[in-house]
Amino acid sequence: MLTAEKISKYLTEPITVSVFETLESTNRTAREFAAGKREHLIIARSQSGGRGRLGRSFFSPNGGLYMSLLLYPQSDITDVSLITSAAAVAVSRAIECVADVKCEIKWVNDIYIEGKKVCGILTEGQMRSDGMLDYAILGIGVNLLPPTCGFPEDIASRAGSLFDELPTDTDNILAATIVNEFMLLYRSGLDKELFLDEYRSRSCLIGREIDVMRIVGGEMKSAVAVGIDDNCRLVVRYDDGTTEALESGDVTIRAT
Ligand code: BT5
Repeated sequence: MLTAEKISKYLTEPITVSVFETLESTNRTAREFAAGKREHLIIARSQSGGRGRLGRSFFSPNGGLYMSLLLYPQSDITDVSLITSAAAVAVSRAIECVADVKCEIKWVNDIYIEGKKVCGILTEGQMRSDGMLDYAILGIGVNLLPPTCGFPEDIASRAGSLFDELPTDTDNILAATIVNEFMLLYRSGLDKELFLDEYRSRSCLIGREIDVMRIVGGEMKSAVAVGIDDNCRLVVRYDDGTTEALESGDVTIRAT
């Protein structure tokens, strides 16, 4: 079972850890702790209102790991999408430490194993008036075990879990390893040399035909994903030959 004491034991840095039985959203609780000005790891064993991006929800029953890391980035980190990209690599490395699997990253924030989404990342930042980040909340949800009542119908074909049975203490080890791996990158100022090539090589989109959901207007446009640029943007080529580097948004792989 996830406990603050056990997670702390595996952390390489003395970050404050709080574990709750259930929360509406760990990202929301992290925001309430933000005035404390201390890095803090908030974990819930389940969430009643887990949040995804773009107003979507993240299904968060017992049997998952739902965590938010409250951070106070130095002035050279101004971009929350860089935190998400580094975290995607850190989570992939951590999962591969505890499970015999190969993680792929679906730009920008999802971790997939064998074509199923096992983890989603939601980073939220609070800007100061000078454009710097006051704080950032790195939210990570990992499906450890299949939900006892199954995944909801709308995600059942696309969602997966890491284990059928949880090996002893693996939930605590995974939580701490994710933080340890991320902190290695974060303490380096999120130096892209340390994660960008791996982000690219783990991408499950490159070369694939995709549908791009336009945030403005909400329409879908078909394209080919051609690469990830040096700013972690997804470079796509539309059917009319034009290219675009996407900062954020959502893409789906087109069924072949
Ligand atoms: C995400 O958004 O995947 C970000 C999820 C972040 C969740 C963590 S949990 C701790 C922290 N506290 C929070 O409240 N949130 C963070 P997005 O890329 O928008 O994907 C959301 C979509 O993924 C949904 O619309 C579903 O289609 C699908 N989905 C929802 N729950 C899922 C699950 N448990 N496993 C796999 N897919 C899921």
